[in-house]
Amino acid sequence: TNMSIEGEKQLEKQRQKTEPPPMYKVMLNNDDYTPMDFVIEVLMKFFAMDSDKANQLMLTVHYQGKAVCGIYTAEIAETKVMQVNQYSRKHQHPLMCTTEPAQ
Ligand code: TYC
Repeated sequence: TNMSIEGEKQLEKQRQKTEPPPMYKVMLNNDDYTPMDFVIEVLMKFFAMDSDKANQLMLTVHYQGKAVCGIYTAEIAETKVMQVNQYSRKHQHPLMCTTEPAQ
């Protein structure tokens, strides 16, 4: 109902004054096909990493299976996932980016 929506808005306003928002990890997953150079390019382009940091994180994913690229609020985390997955599909690579709750 309208009243319960207003109630939720009030609660969210109160939360913003007192508590930090929920945070989400943006994860990169390994696969057997995406070229290493493309993964490095993605990390530099969408996560503002320098080439050393991007290389390091790419190798962590390659050897461990996944790694955290960054921790963001819900809206920013969702946007990163969309951008990385769209960009990877556009270049016909299976690279997968996902989110999970940070806590
Ligand atoms: N495993 C890929 C290869 O050997 C490289 C790779 C690294 C792919 C990280 C995805 O998120 C990834 N070409």
